[in-house]
Amino acid sequence: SPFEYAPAPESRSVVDIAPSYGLFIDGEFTEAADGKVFKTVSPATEEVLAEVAQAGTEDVDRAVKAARKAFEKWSALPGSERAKYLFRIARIIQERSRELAVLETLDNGKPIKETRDADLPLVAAHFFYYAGWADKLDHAGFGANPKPLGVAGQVIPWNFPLLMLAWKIAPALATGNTVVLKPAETTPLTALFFADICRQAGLPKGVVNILPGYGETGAALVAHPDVNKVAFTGSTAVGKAIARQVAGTDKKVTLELGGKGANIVFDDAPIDQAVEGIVNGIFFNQGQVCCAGSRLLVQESIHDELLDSLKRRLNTLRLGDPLDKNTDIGAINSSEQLARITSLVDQGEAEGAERWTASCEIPSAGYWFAPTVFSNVSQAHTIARDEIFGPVLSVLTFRTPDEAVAKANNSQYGLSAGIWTEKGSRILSVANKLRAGVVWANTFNKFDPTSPFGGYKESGFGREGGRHGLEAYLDV
Ligand code: TXE
Repeated sequence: SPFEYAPAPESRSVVDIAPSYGLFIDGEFTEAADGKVFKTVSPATEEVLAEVAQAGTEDVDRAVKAARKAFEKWSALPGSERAKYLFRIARIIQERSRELAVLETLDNGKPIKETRDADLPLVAAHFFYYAGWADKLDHAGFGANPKPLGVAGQVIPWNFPLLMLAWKIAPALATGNTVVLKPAETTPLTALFFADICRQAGLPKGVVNILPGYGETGAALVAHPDVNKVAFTGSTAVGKAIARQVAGTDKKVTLELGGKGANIVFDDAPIDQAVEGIVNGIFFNQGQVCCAGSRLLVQESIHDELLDSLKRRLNTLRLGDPLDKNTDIGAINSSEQLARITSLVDQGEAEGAERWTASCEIPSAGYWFAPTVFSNVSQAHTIARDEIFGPVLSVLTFRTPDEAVAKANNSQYGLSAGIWTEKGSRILSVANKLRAGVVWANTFNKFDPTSPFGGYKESGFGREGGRHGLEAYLDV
């Protein structure tokens, strides 16, 4: 809350950033075979944070070979032994969470309040949770002695760099698989810090390999013949390309793709509580969230009142230095993402929706976008259909619960939805009709390692998290 007492801003001196970083293969940091490097910048200042080795095809091959070799021993360990490593990693993450939070905020641009209070606790929670499963796989309901798949090739995005890494790596290791992971090109630093944590935890060499790079590195990893399982989180377009790439091979695949979540507010909902949920739903992490509540469906009778309250609230949000503990809205992750958001917002205006922007000062350097609300949006508008992945809310109205359900389901996506009402019976009847992988009631963006997460329709397939997340890494 902006009213909380906040001491001085976090300082980047909390964490040591080296001028250059290598790939992490077979327990060692190494240069790329062809010597290629790329730069990662702070989205809030455009300052170069570090130079990072860029993995090519040869490095992918080296890393997959290391993971294959490590698989023999790792998969043969008793689950209770694998659990010890995962518990150790979880505890080191907790001990080093301040460094990790500052590094994540610097590389990603998200407010320190979020990395500190949401990302990092969840990252540790995922390792603790899957550590607990490692010696109980026989009791997971998959039959006796389910088998790991082998080498997992994992490609993750930039919006929750460390949390997406945890979603991918923790269940893979718990089930006895080994990993080659490619972080996103704009946010490689916390994944490399994590590699160092693996060493600190004494994790056997080759069990986790980290290969920074662009899309080509990811494509080479997906294509590698000795990768048994592909796990991807990112854009729907790349997800479809990966599905085509692995079709006809023996690789298993899970995809976690885009969304256009409907946040449905009924006229009996407490307005103040709903406003907080709407703000959290679309302005958390600058709206760069696959399950964001980017479509507000509001019952017609409370439309004006709700919108007035929402705009008043948005004018109190503080945009700026992500390391300042008071900051609510940080930087957009990259100039490319900022350009995508800007172009969709321009299109929204051109198609006739009514644009409102929160009053806040935009810093002169860095990538920023002020909280934006579109009203008079129709279902045909591009901003009601396409994922914007930015701090932009599209407001539509409905009269009856059935109309709300029909509009919420009128999407190529089906990842998330929210319902705001005091009526428990309505929550159940509406939630059961929504074609979405997760439905929140009187809250939004709540995550828990015990819950499966994933999408209907073009939001992807397979589930991560919970017991279901184990199944994606096992032959049962
Ligand atoms: O995604 P990409 P981008 C959506 C969101 C955003 C849009 C574009 O709408 O505006 O996607 O973002 C790697 N083979 N989401 O361009 O390209 C890439 O290097 C293998 C939703 O950043 O999909 C990065 O590591 N890998 C989303 C990762 O894929 C490839 C999160 C994601 O990048 C590849 C991010 C290829 N051919 C964006 N091409 C969510 N579901 O949360 C790229 N990559």
